[in-house]
Amino acid sequence: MNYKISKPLLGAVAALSVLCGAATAADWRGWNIHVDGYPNTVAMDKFAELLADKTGGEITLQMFHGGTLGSQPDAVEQVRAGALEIGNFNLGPIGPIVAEANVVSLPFVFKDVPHMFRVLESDGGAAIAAGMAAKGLTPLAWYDAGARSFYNGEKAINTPADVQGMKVRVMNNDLFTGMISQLGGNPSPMAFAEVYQALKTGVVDGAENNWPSYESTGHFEVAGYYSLSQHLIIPECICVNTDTFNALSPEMQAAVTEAAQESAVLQRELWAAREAASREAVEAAGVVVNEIADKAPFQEAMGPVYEAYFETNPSLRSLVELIQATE
Ligand code: GTR
Repeated sequence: MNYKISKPLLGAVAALSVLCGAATAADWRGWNIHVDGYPNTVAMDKFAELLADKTGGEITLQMFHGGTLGSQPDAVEQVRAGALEIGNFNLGPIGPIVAEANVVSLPFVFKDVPHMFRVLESDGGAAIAAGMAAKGLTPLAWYDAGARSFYNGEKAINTPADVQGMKVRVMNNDLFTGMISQLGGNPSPMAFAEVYQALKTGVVDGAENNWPSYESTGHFEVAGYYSLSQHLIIPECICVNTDTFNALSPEMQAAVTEAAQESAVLQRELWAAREAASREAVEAAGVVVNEIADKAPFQEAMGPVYEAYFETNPSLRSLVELIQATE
């Protein structure tokens, strides 16, 4: 047989390889739970734009907003498995998979949001990021998600006794079910998308979230008492599938990271504005907001939650101490 390749055929092969070259440019898919106009939605769209710019079109990202690709725990698994490349995740539902990342879900572990960011930018943040990357979720940048407070349709919460017997929706994580149990309530882990109906129909009495999510979901319409417990301050990430990221050249990795970090700068600006606007909007709609004069009883009730965490993760005591020692 004659293996000599004809000129036209060579030309065709060359053309094909150009086409294949184009096809190797990656088309990523990204998950986000929030609605249009939400700071994270706007910032993830910006990330997609920056990604295409900074990689010279080598990587493009199609964002799927509003949780259309599934619940957050499912999407976390999809990114870990590489079925999706990118997600904007709250670290709450990541905690059960990554022990290091679960420290941020310990109630009252951060003094305030700036403290949280200082920790994330320190060795503590590096340990959290390394733990996540090892489980398939490489964080590229951190988003702000403010502080979460309790809300319900019955009464203002001022003391743990007010939570007694209350059915409270939480995100999927044993730390959060433990937190509600320690306050004497009945925790109900549930997907974000189901909370509105659950509040409306009385499947749960209350839930907990930050101002923007309380407002954007319409939860304030069916749970009009918002009590400023600020018990959880949990960061969010732009997370990429670790293998996908590691397969990139160093230049591409730098471009992807830079795009994510720039989007985080925008997200944090938008977040600050939206927190204020959401609070104003729900107050105008008649929501009763109360400060909690003494949060110490809530904090003290969390002792067993911390102990259970240390029992399962003895080696992470030092990470918690590092957080507490961070000014
Ligand atoms: C929001 C957060 C979402 C999701 C949600 C929830 O504040 O941005 O990622 O975690 O809370 O309560 O499920």
